[in-house]
Order: sequence, then structure tokens, then C-alpha cells
Amino acid sequence: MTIQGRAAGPCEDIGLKQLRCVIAKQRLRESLNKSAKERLRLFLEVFDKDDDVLVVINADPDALAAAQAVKRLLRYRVKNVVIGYPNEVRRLSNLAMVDLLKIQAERLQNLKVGDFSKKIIVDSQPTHLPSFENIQFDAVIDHHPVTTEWTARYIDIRPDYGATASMLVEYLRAADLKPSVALATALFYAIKVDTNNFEKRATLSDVISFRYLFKIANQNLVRKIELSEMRLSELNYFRIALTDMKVSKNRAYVHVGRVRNPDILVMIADFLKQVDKIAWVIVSGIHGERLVVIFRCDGYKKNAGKMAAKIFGNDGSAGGHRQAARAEVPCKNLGLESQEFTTRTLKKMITKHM
Ligand SMILES: [Mn+2]
Repeated sequence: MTIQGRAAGPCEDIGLKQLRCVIAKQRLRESLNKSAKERLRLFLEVFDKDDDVLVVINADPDALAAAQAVKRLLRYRVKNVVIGYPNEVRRLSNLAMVDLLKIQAERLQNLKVGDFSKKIIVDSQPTHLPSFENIQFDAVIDHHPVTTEWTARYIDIRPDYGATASMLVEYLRAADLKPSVALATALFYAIKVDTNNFEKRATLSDVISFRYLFKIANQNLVRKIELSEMRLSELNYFRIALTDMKVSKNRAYVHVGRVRNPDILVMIADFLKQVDKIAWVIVSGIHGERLVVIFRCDGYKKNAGKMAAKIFGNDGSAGGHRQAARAEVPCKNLGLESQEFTTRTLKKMITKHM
């Protein structure tokens, strides 16, 4: 178990650390040893009929879906529920989710926290962001590792869960509330994203929630959200990639030049990976003062992570899995000006090591 929090100050001693560990363990025990009905009862006990409730999130699909579920749980039990988030939602697929599923959420900066009689945080903990730290939360529901240095009347943290959405499905089911199509779609999509389609850490509970939602969620909407990843302006990078790409010995190389967002390099690499007879894809671009290189391979008798580390590990950060890896190297460490770097430079750099 990890205990996150602020860095240790000078007055920090072993006693305090032990105390934190005890608190964290107790939090875990309290969260895990309860039935869904009992959790629901204790959670609802926190609220009164005339409460104005603020649900604070760091807006990503899981947090947005979990917050919507909290809204549904409290709909007829409190006066009002508002969702507030401090971060800017930039990812196109997240914007599509908010838009298509009509999720109403407001920037935390535009809200007066003092106007709300109860505050909840979901899919995060009070120590996760500076903007959360001054808020006294009444309830915390999350699946990240347990942190300490804060208190709340109701705490439910289950770090083994793949998504907070899965936890909220259990609350809804315990309350006999069948989610609407929009809510089910949000929760379904959240579990997909947070577990990376069940390729990442998840529990049987995630699978059970996922299967339950499958029958209610709208798969066309899920698909539409998933496919909303690219801006029209970014298509231009694909044009560069297709024109400049060099293919030799089952390997595709391309350097697309300066990019505003390195995500486009990942999209191009994932696109080229689909081409038959291409075993390796290496796509690079300059982002800020760094060369970003994306590696893709079939992972069979090959290891993209090792390759990335071997080539770029000494000059910058590099690593990843068998099939997918990434390197980021300050241009100055390569002894090159960004303008000089071309697909040919990239290819030379890689072939030297293969
Ligand atoms: Mn999450």
C-alpha cells in the first residue's frame, strides 16, 4: 500500500509516519468490510433535505461519470447538486462525452465553495490537487491509493477497483436505481477508459458493473465518443506522415516536424501500425524543446520498450511495453537543431541500433 501526500517536512518523524500508515490501513479496512447496502446507507446519512451539494472532480471520464451517478443518487434527497472541476477539459473525446451525454459541470473557479452546505469528492482525494486542499469534504469516494492528512465523515476508498464508476454502479444498484441510458453510457465508457478495455488493473466487481451497464448503455454513443479524437487541423500531420514516410525492412519511419500536441504522434503511429507487413512503426515530432518518439511493434519477439530505452535512454526519458513505447529527449542532448531533424535523421538513429 502506498501513502501519498505532501513531502516530509523537517518536523516529520517516524511517529507521524506510523500514524499515517495506521490511518491509511484503517481507511482501507473500513472501506472494504461493508456491504453495498450498508455503504449506501452510511453515505446517504451524510445528507439532509435542504442541502446544497457540491461534487468536486478532476474532470476525466471516470470522474465525470461517477459525479453524474452521485447526482442521480441524491436527486430527491437534497435541494441541489452541482458538479465542479478545476481543470480545463481539453481532450476531444472528453468534450464529446460531456456534450453527447449532456453532462452539466462547472469550473470550480466560477463557484463559491462556501455556498454549498455539503461537499463530496469522487475519483480523487483531497490531497491530489492544490485546489482541493482548502475544501473540507463531507464524503470521499475513490479508487486511487489511500492518502492521509485529511478527514471526511464518509470515506469509501477501494484501490483495487479499476474505476470509481464501478463503485458507483454498486451504490445505484443498492439503491434500486436503474441508470438512464445517458448515465449508463457515461459509467460504461468510464470503466472502459480507466481499465483500458480491461487491459489494466481491474477486479471482478468492475466486470460485474460493466456487464450490468452493457445492457443499458448506448454502444453507438460510446463509439462516437471514442472516435472523437482528432481536430480537423490535425489531419494535416497525417498528410505529412503519408508523404514523408520511409519504409524499409518492414519498418515505417516518419518525422512529422513541430507539433502542438504530441498526442497526434500516437494517433499516427497507431494508424500506421495497422498496415500489413509493417512490424515496426517509429513516429517522431518536436514538441517544445523536445524530440518525442513513439514506437509501435507487434510485440512478438520484439520489445518496443527495450528498443526505446536502448536508443534514447541515455539522452532523455524512454520506456514502455513490448508493443508500445515512447521517448522524450531534449533537442540539445541530441546535438541537433530541431530544423535539421528529418525522417532520414530518425531512420539513421534507429537503424544504428537494430
Ligand atoms: Mn478513475
